[in-house]
Amino acid sequence: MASAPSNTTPSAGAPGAVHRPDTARDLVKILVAGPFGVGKTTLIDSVSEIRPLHTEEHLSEASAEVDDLAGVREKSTTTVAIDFGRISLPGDVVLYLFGTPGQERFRALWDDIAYGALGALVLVDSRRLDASFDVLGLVEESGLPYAVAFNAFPDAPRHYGTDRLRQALDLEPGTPMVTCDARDPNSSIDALLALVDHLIGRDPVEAR
Ligand SMILES: Nc1nc2c(ncn2[C@@H]2O[C@H](COP(=O)(O)OP(=O)(O)O)[C@@H](O)[C@H]2O)c(=O)[nH]1
Ligand SMILES: [Mg+2]
Repeated sequence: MASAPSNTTPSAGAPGAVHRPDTARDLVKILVAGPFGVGKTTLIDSVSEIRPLHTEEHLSEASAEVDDLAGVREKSTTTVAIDFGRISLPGDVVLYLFGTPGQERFRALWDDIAYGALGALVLVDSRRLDASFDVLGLVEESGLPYAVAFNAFPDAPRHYGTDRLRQALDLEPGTPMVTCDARDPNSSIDALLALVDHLIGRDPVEAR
């Protein structure tokens, strides 16, 4: 888990929890979205300065029929609701991270969880690009600006260039693409910063 920034006070509450910095000016809701097994929980765990909240349940046989297990090893739980974490960034920006499944069947949950979000970091596993089509569709439909983070799985194909990935996912030329190891806090923070830079760089009329 990321260490607490120095201008925060350790909380007497849950282990690892810290108070939000008094100087925090911008509180921003961000979705961390992606298909099952792509690393949403891992990313939020790696960066959150508060103890992350998770709603997970064991992958049931019924769920296994619809949750694509191809290419996902050693995964016995699936997120059915949300992960929640918080990270303070330089510049007194505090991100509230909501990890959310991107499957089409969670559309109703998606609409509620996306409410008030300023942007989304969409995690993509380049071993199974098609697993991300649903979530990309939902993000685009909701009009949320987003960045795409390709999680660095060891057996990910190396032959895809950026252009080919952009084309395969049908991304706009301006949509940021980064690679990320969700287990590494610095790498995860870099991915979130790519999204924040994208949000800051947008025309305020476009920003939601
Ligand atoms: N090598 C590698 N493994 C990862 C990465 N992100 C997640 N994992 C592993 O992938 C598995 C699924 O991650 P999880 O966070 O539970 O996926 P979620 O369903 O999207 O929340 C876990 O065993 C993680 O340790 C990554 O960037 N690199
Ligand atoms: Mg999860």
